[in-house]
Amino acid sequence: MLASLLSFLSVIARKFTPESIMSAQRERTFIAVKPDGVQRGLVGEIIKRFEAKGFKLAGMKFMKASEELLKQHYIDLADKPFYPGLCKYMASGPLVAMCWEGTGVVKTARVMMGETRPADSKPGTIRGDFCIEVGRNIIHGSDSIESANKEIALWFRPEELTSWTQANDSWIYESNE
Ligand code: DAT
Ligand code: MG
Repeated sequence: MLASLLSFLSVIARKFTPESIMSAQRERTFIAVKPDGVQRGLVGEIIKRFEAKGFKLAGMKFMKASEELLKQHYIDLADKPFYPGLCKYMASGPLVAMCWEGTGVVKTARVMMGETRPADSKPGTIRGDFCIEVGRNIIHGSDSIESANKEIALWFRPEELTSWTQANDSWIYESNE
């Protein structure tokens, strides 16, 4: 009886840590600075825009991705003529894989990135400001919540993602729900 009461209490205690009370996890997306963005020294510029917007970094790694990982990442494009070249370019040098968190982050990140084709991207967007060709468009961002969840699971192990409370959270969000 006492044992079951204690185990019940420990489950409740784990569920309501200060972390979960102060900030329930918001939507997450997968963002990558592609190898051309890294080579061109645009990592800081891209991170700066997401930070300044108010989004919260949940995970980040600087890595050279294998072609196997990239083939899986772009599996929906496997029948496109540019697929082999795309995977090769993405594996050609280090990239920065990131997970960003915030209300509406999947859609907003796509707006911040601009269109797939830099020529169609407005000034003020990342692709609009920093690149010219579709095959060298410097940044990746998940296109839906469903693909964000798939991509985050593909690129990060659970322990590589961190839940934390941003000190300025209540100045970015009106409500903390
Ligand atoms: P996005 O990266 O905007 O989500 P996507 O998922 O349609 O675009 O394609 C993935 C990447 O493939 C894209 O960032 C650049 C490359 N790509 C797309 N269309 C292409 C094309 N017509 N020629 C060459 N590369 C292309
Ligand atoms: Mg895409």
